[in-house]
Order: sequence, then structure tokens, then C-alpha cells
Amino acid sequence: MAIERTLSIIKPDGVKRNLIGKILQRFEENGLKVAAMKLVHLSKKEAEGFYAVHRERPFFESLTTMMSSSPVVVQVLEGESAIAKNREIMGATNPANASEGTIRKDFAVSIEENTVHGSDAPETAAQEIAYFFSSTELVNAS
Ligand code: IDP
Ligand code: MG
Repeated sequence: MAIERTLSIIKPDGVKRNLIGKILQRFEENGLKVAAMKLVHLSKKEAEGFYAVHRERPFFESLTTMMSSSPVVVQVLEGESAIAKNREIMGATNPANASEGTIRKDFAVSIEENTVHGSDAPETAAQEIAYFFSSTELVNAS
């Protein structure tokens, strides 16, 4: 096992419903540390850039409109196997398929408004972290 960093986003539905504290608590309780964090209101273009990998998907327009509709909290999480651990804490994309005790099971509104984003692999984590943070904005959290 190795110390990794992953990009996490509390999506508009989570921020709007005052779930920032509860969601960060899940990460902290599971041993992940915050290595960088900010509250931002993404432009439509910024949301499209972030989700560029999904640009051919039928939900791309709706997803990027939703992600730029109101502020999000973006954080870098650091810890042992942080990428996979964060995905476990989040639960499946579709809350209907998410395991008990996961963020999406407990809080997601729908498959689209599913409360959190998390990187899915080391390459995407590095890319997504660099999309939001410069190296000087990151601390060694562990
Ligand atoms: P992930 O967030 O679990 O990694 P992805 O497949 O990467 O899931 O999809 C990115 C985001 O796009 C999802 O978190 C969700 O907000 C949205 N999304 C994915 N599939 C659908 C769908 O079938 N309908 C509507 N939105 C979707
Ligand atoms: Mg994904």
C-alpha cells in the first residue's frame, strides 16, 4: 500500500443542503487527510473541461449545467490507497446501487446529483488535482 492523493468534489446538491461538514467527517473518520481545499463556483466552461472525458455521453450537457449551477467544495484527499478508499466511502455512481453507509446511499438525490466526485485512477487523480490546484497549494498532510 502507498500514500496517494485523490481529487474529491462536494457537488452543488451537497453544498446547497449544508452537507459539507457531514461529508468531510466521512473522509476524516476513514483516515483520509485534507491536503488542499477550496469553495468555487465553476463556470460552464470549467465544468465542461473537468468532465471532458464524458463529452460524448447523453448526460454531458445536463451534468455540466448542474456542476456549474452553484458552488462546489473541491479538496485533495491524502492517505493509504486514497483513490480506492475514497471511491468506497462515496459508493456507486447510481445511489440505487450504493452500499449501506456510503455517502451516495445516504445523501445522493439521483444518479446525476450524487453529491460527490472522486478520481477513479492514479492518472486521472493527478490530472484532476492539477486542474484545480497548483503544487504550492498542496500540503503534505500525512
Ligand atoms: P463517477 O462519478 O461515479 O465516477 P462517472 O461514470 O464518471 O461516475 O460519471 C460522472 C458523473 O456523471 C456522475 O457522478 C454523475 O453525476 C453523472 N452521471 C453518470 N451517469 C449518469 C447517467 O446515466 N445519467 C445522469 N448522470 C450521470
Ligand atoms: Mg468518474
